[in-house]
Formats: sequence, structure tokens, C-alpha cells
Amino acid sequence: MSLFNICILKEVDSLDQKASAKNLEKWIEELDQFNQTPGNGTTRPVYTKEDMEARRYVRDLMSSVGLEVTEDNAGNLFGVLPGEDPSLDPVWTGSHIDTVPNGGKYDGIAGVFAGIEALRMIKESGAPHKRNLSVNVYSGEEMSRFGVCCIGSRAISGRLHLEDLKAHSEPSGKSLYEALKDAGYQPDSFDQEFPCKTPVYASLELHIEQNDVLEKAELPVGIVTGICAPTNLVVEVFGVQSHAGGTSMTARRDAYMAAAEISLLLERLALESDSMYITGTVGEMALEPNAANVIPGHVTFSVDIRSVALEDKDALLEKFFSGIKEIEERRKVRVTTEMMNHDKAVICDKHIVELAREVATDLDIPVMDIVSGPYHDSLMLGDITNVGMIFVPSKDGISHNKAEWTSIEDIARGTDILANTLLKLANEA
Ligand code: HGY
Ligand code: MN
Ligand code: MN
Repeated sequence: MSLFNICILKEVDSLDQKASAKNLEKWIEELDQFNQTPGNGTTRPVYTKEDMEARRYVRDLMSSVGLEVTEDNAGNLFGVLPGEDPSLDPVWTGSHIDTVPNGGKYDGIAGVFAGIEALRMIKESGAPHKRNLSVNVYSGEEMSRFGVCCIGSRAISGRLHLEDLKAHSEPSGKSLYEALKDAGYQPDSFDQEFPCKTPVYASLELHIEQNDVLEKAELPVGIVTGICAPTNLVVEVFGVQSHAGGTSMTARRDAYMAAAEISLLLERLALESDSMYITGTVGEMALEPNAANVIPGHVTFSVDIRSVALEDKDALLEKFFSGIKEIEERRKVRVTTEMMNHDKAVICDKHIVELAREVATDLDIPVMDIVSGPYHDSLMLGDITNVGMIFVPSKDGISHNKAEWTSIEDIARGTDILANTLLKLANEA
């Protein structure tokens, strides 16, 4: 690895203790009280009352295990375990605690508590480490509230600026800028504070897999080698609103039927693509006026495209846009597309991947390499440091769903690998 001087100053044995499944389970369950939809999955949008209460819980927990807690102007939390030489670039871990609507209680959350447990283990073991270790909570990883994902890690990596905060808003019309202000942050100084000014030596994030590859392979842990990246668009179709009974089928300029045809075009292009890991999804759609006996005159919908290769997304987008043109002409509607983000994938750092594999072998935990279809905060952190990820299995591959479930034992095993790999990274010169 070019940026690492791989010379471990002193042989650091692996930790003499295992992760506490009891801690992990307790923290995951307790955090779930901060939820807008109890009994119907977990809903904790970024910068809402529930999110701010959940942050307070995590801050208190970080302090209680002896970490020094700070917060930046995007609400990112940093729980630091000081090393022997704080002048060295730190090693980071962490994830997010916000959720999609009616989602699960492990997505992101497992990685935050695995990070806190890992630093607790290192502190209690007394194992020496040169570099500061920091477990972080990144704000707003989910795009559900403001249509932009990874708010906190995007800010840290320099991909989010003050003008973006004003450009992104939730359906009620409240902008990300206003939500930050309401939550007590000072967004006006955003461009002075971000991107992150201090170099970071490495970042290693634990996350649930959100697919069923590990479960099918009957393995408790995966070492991530690449993270797919999202391209998100907002598509609007303008047709003619008219009477469902009075307008003949041939006279219609039906905005919804055009939107439906564009959605099916996206699905066909993703299915036909020979790219690994390419996906196309329409997750949000608003019809106007949304009445059973009125042909919709205006439809707005989301498009989410993922791939591990930017050129594969570009190839699909080219066909998608020309297909939209044909639909637009044939159906005599007008279609606009606005690209919200077009992110490039991250290939995880070889040295971190190898180190995590070695630790897994030392701990006698069987692992496999795996690519992440979902994006994560590590995708953004890949702009400023070398990143790695550790996956733990999702039952039936389900996530972004109240049925999301990962066994605490698997999270504990993943945490054992996380803790020992972080310790080794923190002792590299
Ligand atoms: O959508 C994603 O990939 C992530 O889970 N937010
Ligand atoms: Mn998610
Ligand atoms: Mn996540």
C-alpha cells in the first residue's frame, strides 16, 4: 500500500478479550427507543427529535466507556481513545444511526456500537497503540429525508457545501440548511469547516451486509473489497391532466403511464447490463393530482442506479436518456431529469483487507471477500483516506425493512476482527 509505511513498531499481540455480545445487544435495543414508528420498524430521520435524542444516548455511552467526545458542524460525533502519539494521523471507525422510514435497527447502528465496543476492549486491555483511535457517528447516511445521502461523511470528504445545504429540502419544503440550524448547528460556517482538515491514516467500518451472500455461504463475516456507488436522479413527467372517463385512450398525455414506461426501461437496462452489481430502482413517486378519476398531469419520481464501475453507470445512463427521449416524443409529454449525485465507487485498500483477513485467521473466524451493493459512509471517506469494511450477515438478505435482523453473535465476531485490526493499524508507523 503506497501511503502506509508497513513497519509495525512493536509486535502487538491480539487482544486478550472478546467482544461483549451483552453490551452490543443492550445498546442496539436501547437505541431503538428513539423511533418515530415503534412497532412498525425503526424510523429515525436525520436531525429530527428522535435522531438528536439518539445522538445524546451515543455521546453519553462514548463518555461512559472513557472516550473523549467532540461534534462538528454537521453533527458528526467523534469518540476518541487517545494514542501514545496524538500527532500521528488517527485511525477511524464508525457508521450512522439515522434510518430509512420503517427500516431496521441494525443498519449503521451495528457499526457504531461495534466501534464503541472495539475501543472499549482496546482501552480495557491496556494494549498500547500509537495513533488516536476514533469511533464516529456520521450524520444522515440515508437519503430519505433530504434526497442527499451521507451528509456528514460527504461534508468531511468535501463533497457537500453550503450551497448544497440550501438546494436540498424535504417534501415539506424545509431545507437541509434550515434543519441544521433548527438542530443547533451553524451551517453558515460550513465551507470554512469542511472538508476535514486533519489527515486520517485509515478507516474501517463494520456494517450489516444487506444481502444474503454471507448467509448462503454460511459465514459469519465478510471482508469488503469494493463499495458500489449511487447515482440519484429526480425525473419529472409533464403531461395533460384530464378526465379518466371523458378522455379517449388515444387522446391522452398521461404523465403516470409515461413514468411507468420509463421505470420499466430502467429495470430492463439494469437486467440487460453485463456489469457486475448494477442495479436500478424507482423508490419514490408522486402523482398529481393523485385522484382515482383523473389522468395524472404531473409525476415526479426518484431513480437510484448503483454499480461498482462508473463507466457501467455511464453506459446505462446513455441508453436511459435516449430511451426517455423516444417515450417523450411518442407519448407527447415533456420529461426533465435532474442529477442529484453521480458518485464513483471505492475499491477498499488492499493492506486493510489483508490485515483484516489475517486477524480473522488468527481468531479462527472463517471469512470471505465480498462487494457491497449498498453505499456506506466509507464510500465518501475513500476521498480522504484508505478504507476497509467488515460485513456481518443479514437474515434472508433483508434490510431497509422492519424484518432486518443480524445475530448478535455474528456482530460480536465481526467486532473481534474490527478491534484487532484497528489495534494493528493504530500501531503502524
Ligand atoms: O441505500 C444505501 O445503499 C444505504 O443503505 N443507505
Ligand atoms: Mn441504509
Ligand atoms: Mn447503512
